Amino acid sequence: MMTMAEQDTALTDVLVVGAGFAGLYMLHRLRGLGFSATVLEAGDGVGGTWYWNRYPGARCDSESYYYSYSFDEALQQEWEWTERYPEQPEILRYLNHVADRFGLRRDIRFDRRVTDAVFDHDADTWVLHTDGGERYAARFLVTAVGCLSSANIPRIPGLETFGGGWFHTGRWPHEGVDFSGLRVGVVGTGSTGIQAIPVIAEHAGHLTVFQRTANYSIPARNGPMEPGFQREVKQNYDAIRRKQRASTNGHPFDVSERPALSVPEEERRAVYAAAWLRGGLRFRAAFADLLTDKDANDTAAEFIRNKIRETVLDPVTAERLLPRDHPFATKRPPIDTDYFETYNREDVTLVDVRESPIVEATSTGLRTSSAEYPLDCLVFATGFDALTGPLLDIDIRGAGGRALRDVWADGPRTYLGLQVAGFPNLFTITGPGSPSVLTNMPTAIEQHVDWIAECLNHLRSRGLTRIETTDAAAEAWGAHVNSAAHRTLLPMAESSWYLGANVPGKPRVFMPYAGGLAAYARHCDEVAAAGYVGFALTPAL
Ligand code: NA7
Repeated sequence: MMTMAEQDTALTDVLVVGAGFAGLYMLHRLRGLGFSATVLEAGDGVGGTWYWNRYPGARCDSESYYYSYSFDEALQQEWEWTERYPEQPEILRYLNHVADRFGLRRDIRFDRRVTDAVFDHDADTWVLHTDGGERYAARFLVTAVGCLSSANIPRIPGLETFGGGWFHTGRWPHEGVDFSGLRVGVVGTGSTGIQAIPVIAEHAGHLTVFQRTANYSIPARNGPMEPGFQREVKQNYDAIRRKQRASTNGHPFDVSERPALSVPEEERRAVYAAAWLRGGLRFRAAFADLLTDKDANDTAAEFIRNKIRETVLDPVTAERLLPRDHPFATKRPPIDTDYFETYNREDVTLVDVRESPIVEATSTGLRTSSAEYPLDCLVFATGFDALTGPLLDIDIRGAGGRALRDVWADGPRTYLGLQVAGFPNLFTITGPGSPSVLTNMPTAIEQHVDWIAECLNHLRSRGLTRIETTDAAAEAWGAHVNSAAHRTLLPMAESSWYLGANVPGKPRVFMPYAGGLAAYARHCDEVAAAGYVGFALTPAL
């Protein structure tokens, strides 16, 4: 019998990096097919995104009953969600339940941050090292590192001299932060800032929000999961899941078939008013063309701006909060609970850092080009080096020792978001070039995991030990991803992280696939059915 250390250095079929939604399901699927697999996870528990993002107000923006796995009927029948939008602790409980229910922990090594992964061309294996100096090897490597897991921390001169504590929302201390009586600064008004700001305002002595880009936000209308609704969902899960898979973005709701400008203004406003009252991301579905026609989008944008004007009492603050530089929903649209209302509090101040940029941090606070703000504590809700960041944080080297960092110097290039030419036997779950962040993530993840599992099964059954996409396939897919984006308004949001614009120096490439989840899945299935066209498959050397 092998010891654990010997086992870890022996050749495993598959190494999976990350134990969030993607890594857990990948492990489960691989086991079901009889592959040996080990998951390496940087945290000391499962959960991925939901392990790290413990900031105040952290909550999912998809609804609980469908932001969940569909692969196991008993699991979806037994789990009881308590709220319309699950809070971070509830999702973390769910993922821990999944890990226990399917006995996944025994193949997960926690507290292992993978530092490098090198393909051994002669042996057709990947060799990985962790920050603790351990070595792991496997024939195949699957990254399940998440799309939004590499923190984007602004390089503010003097931050090291700041006397108070500072935190990034995606690396939140597990013991929490006590803001009572403190002068708190929050930088960033994306989904995270918009969730955190109202909750921090409740506790802080004074809150100063540093906003670079005003954002659209729709009320979430969160509430308890009604038992009747829960029952109805469970009785109809098959249909709900089918609808998710057949949709553009993995949500089980209908998108209106009517163009916004095809209805009279009064009726259009009534449609928006009803969607506003219902709340949530479904607001985007009010009309068919909100993401493809700028004039249509303008009507939604103006409706939201009017709501902000109605809600925020101080007209100067309201004016600052009006999003104008990008069409509605071309950046991931936040949903909120009392976000705009929070600016009516006496103890909350909004600072426009586009008008007066942050110049430096001092020992006592932040200084912008026009004023100094004394602070006891600073919260960076400044987002992530999205999609490519989590992959490039690992020194990944493919055939001939070529670094992924160099290959992607001008932006990511993949085939189906699943593979990179020159990096055999490496699969990237929800990688750039796949629908990923434009969809409800568990749905996108399950599609990827199932495809990868079937692919590995196919290789094994034919005695093939290597799969590698070609330059030509990646080139063609990149062009397709680009044209799909340009059929929408999405590239118009110039400061969007979809484009990498939030990270200084990052190449501007529209990264997710905007052609829709259902169309994408169909394409992946056709690729497989045609014998993995676009991939070179080779037997053992
Ligand atoms: P986002 O959506 O990237 O938002 C980050 C926010 O931080 C956004 O308002 C940024 O302004 C702002 N930001 C970033 N860097 C700076 C600097 N240097 N100075 C001032 N302000 C800055 O990240 P989130 O965490 O909110 O959301 C990520 C996703 O998680 C979300 O879409 C959901 O899918 C879940 P900018 O707009 O770039 O001008």
